[in-house]
Amino acid sequence: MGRNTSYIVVALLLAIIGFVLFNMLQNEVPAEEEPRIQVDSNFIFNDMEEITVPVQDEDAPVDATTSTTSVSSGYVPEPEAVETILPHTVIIENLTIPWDIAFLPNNNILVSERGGTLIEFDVASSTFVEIEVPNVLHVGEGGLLGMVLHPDFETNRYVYFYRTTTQAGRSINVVARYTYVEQALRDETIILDSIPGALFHDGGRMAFGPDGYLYITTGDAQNPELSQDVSNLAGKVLRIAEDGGIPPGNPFNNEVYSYGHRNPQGLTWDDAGALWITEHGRSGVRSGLDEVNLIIKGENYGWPESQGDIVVAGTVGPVIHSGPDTTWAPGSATFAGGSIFFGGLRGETLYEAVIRGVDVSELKAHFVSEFGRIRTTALGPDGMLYVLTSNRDGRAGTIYDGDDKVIRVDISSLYGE
Ligand SMILES: [Ca+2]
Repeated sequence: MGRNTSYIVVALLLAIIGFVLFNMLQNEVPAEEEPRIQVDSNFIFNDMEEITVPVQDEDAPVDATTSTTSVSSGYVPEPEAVETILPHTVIIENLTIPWDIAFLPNNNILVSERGGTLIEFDVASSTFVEIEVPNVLHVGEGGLLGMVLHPDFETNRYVYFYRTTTQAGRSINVVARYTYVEQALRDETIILDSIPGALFHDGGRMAFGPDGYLYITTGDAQNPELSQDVSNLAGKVLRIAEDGGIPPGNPFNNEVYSYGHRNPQGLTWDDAGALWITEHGRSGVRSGLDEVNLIIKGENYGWPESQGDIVVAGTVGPVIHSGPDTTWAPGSATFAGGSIFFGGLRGETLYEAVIRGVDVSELKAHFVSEFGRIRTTALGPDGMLYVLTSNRDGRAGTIYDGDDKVIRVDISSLYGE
């Protein structure tokens, strides 16, 4: 073997070793679930590496003596699988990563797909139109995420989107408002920008609160320190006016409403007017400690120092969390009939946290492994719970026939218990 040939062989070996190491490192970059993510290699990410953060010991004691029917604050309820299958109907099929849903006054349904498509679906005739939402960067967990109609949509036709996009070669999230007229998006107004974005932890859920303001969950954009910076929009619950203005009474005179969040993906208000959110806990091989939080204006929810049962002074712990070994990967939150329902992505379950005052008294598990990954839940004007699967996002073990789907679930039998 000549010297030149040897050099080539050594160079090839180094390249192979480098490739293997690179892939091993890639596999150490999980988000909430498995890291099988299609990545656009032309894009520069803010932060490709999963941040190492101080986490509690994986074997931190969890008191297993508490029964599911008596859950105290900050506790780890064991989800109780519900044997009775709720009546349900698949109403939309063959979607691709549906992320949010809204109900139009004409009874049609809007669904946002993460890739950047808005679909208006006529349930009666099973026909639909597709509308492209512009400037969507669909990569990792980013893309076209939350969608919400203005409370006065019938008169002003305002629809809001939370989307990932690029700015100077970096990923950011923005909230854009349009008027939706004759199945077209018009009059784009960016009412909020500069929400840090990343491959993972982009937040993205939006809802109008009982006070008429728009609430928005944002992720830490894989930079936990940002969650503790009240001047930064990452890792927060935000509250803004319908036009993006700062409501009087916001605690830091900016958009921030509460802080110290990792990747909250659901928000809802109970019948007492209290705001609850669901939030993803730590990821990777020690994935777990997903949270249900009761939100108080101006409070610090502790990420990254407070996790699970570890609640650092000055921070607010979760009402319940999933424990160190269980991952729900909650994708939404919907209050209905005295419970907060939320989809579980990794958990592949429709969870139901039964609310008693400021506590969760029980955690029920519906449709366990029945539909695969469940991201979004929403209450329709008909009182039905609409459930969106997410099996085509590259992370599912199984893609079922007709995925992804919108499933209409009759939860009326759960009321009045
Ligand atoms: Ca927390």
